[in-house]
Amino acid sequence: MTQHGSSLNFRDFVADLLATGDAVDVRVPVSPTLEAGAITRRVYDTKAPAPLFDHLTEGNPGCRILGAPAGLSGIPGETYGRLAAHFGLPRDTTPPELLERLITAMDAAPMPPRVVSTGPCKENVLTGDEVDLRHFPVPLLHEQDGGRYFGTYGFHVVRTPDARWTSWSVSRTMLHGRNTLVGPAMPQQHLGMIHRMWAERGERTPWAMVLGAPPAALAAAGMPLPAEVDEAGYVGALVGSPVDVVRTETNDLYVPANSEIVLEGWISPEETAPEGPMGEYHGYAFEESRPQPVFHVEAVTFRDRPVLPICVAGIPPEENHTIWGTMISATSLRLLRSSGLPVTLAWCSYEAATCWMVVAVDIRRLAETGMTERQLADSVAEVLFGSHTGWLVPKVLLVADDIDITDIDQVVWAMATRSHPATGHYLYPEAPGIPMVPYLTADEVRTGRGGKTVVSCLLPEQFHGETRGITASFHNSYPEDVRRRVVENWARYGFGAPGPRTR
Ligand SMILES: Cc1cc2nc3c(=O)[nH]c(=O)nc-3n(C[C@H](O)[C@H](O)[C@H](O)COP(=O)(O)O)c2cc1C
Ligand SMILES: [Mn+2]
Repeated sequence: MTQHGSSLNFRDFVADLLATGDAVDVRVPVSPTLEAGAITRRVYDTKAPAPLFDHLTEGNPGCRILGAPAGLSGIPGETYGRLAAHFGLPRDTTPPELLERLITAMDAAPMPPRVVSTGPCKENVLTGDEVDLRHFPVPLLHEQDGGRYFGTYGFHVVRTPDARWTSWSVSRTMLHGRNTLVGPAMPQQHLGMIHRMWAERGERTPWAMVLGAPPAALAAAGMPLPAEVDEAGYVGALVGSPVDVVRTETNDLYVPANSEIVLEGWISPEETAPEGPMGEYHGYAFEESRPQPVFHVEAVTFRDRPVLPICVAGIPPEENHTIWGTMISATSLRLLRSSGLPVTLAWCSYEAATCWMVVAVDIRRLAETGMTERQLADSVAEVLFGSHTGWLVPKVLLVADDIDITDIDQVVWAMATRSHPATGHYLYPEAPGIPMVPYLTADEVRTGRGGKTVVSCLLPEQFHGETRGITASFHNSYPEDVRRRVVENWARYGFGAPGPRTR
């Protein structure tokens, strides 16, 4: 018996999406060479259901692909439904509800995984010379990509040499050879940190990669939890049940027992190979490839008719925005709150491609602190930019909490009408940051510092807890009885069904 439910069983997650009409069983033959990628890109753009490619024209028969596993949903009232399903939450869960849930689990005691003797991921076991990754339908996702990507929605499993800390983390892997992959392991990310510990001893890093993992585990592996925190224990606390894990065949690591595909092997201490380019989270595909570590695969285990999930990175919204951005929002919000700053919510607008985070400020509490705008900006920068989560966030926008920061229209309006061009921009040239941000200078990329800003969209009087004037809107500009009459009579006026939202 394996554990069930959409948060802890990827196969159940897919079945639930199909049952709710938020996935489509694509039975016509589809090529993993660009066609599956193109369909998935269009699915993101149109908020169409996730495509389950049943019949791929390359790779062993029976292998399947799920595109857009956390794309936004076009089902009314369920925009974040596919994301919420990763955590077993109702499909109408709102972003603030989800963030509170993620934060509560960070404050709870970890629930370590439970070791079981076997599981569905052992239905097929290939070792040694039997391993040939090219037998899977490894997709070419964009025409400009430097290769086929096996791992775009899976996580790496590595453990420190002293076995104190096991890290699960999402980072892409490109097919390199029959039994090798190549992909980034940035030194600031936990995969890179642990790989370095082994490499400094001159040893290979024992490694596994999990594809079609329990969705809650995948999301936690894409979450910048602090160093030394096991993502597995966090997942247990988050879903209220330990994750069932099994031992790998070859290297004494543990992987979720019902994963679709598990790759086992090691990372070379010194060997690199060119990786990329690939269409990326910020929305661009650049031309260069870069030398990255090589991952050697010594065993592959997989479920019957395995489903390989893919993220086709690029302009929003895809999983780098809906999963990564949301998880960054949660860790950042908890950090800002626990530092005592008057912050009510933090949200990486999906539309901003995980390149900015909007922070909502409680202006009454702000007034009590007596802070100036510069003091507030500097405090936010100090708390955030030096942290594991804030390293990922180049721009922070501060807005008053009358704005719903999960609504990009309101954020744009606040920025346009409240941010003073002369005084509202605070720069942090010494702050460390992720070097992938497109606008960075060559120097900033080299030093890993700068290009970071806090933009204040707070009006001067909001530092005294006040907002001049009122928002001229449907909600504020009419008495309640008039609003009610208008809503009730909407169809009678000749407008058809009432609009989805009003402000
Ligand atoms: C779909 C997806 C793709 C990602 N791709 C990468 C990647 O290729 N490289 C990377 O360093 N981080 C990538 N991330 C972000 C990391 O998973 C994230 O920063 C996470 O916190 C890393 O784990 P760690 O905090 O344990 O180091 C991706 C996240 C998601 C959700
Ligand atoms: Mn980690």
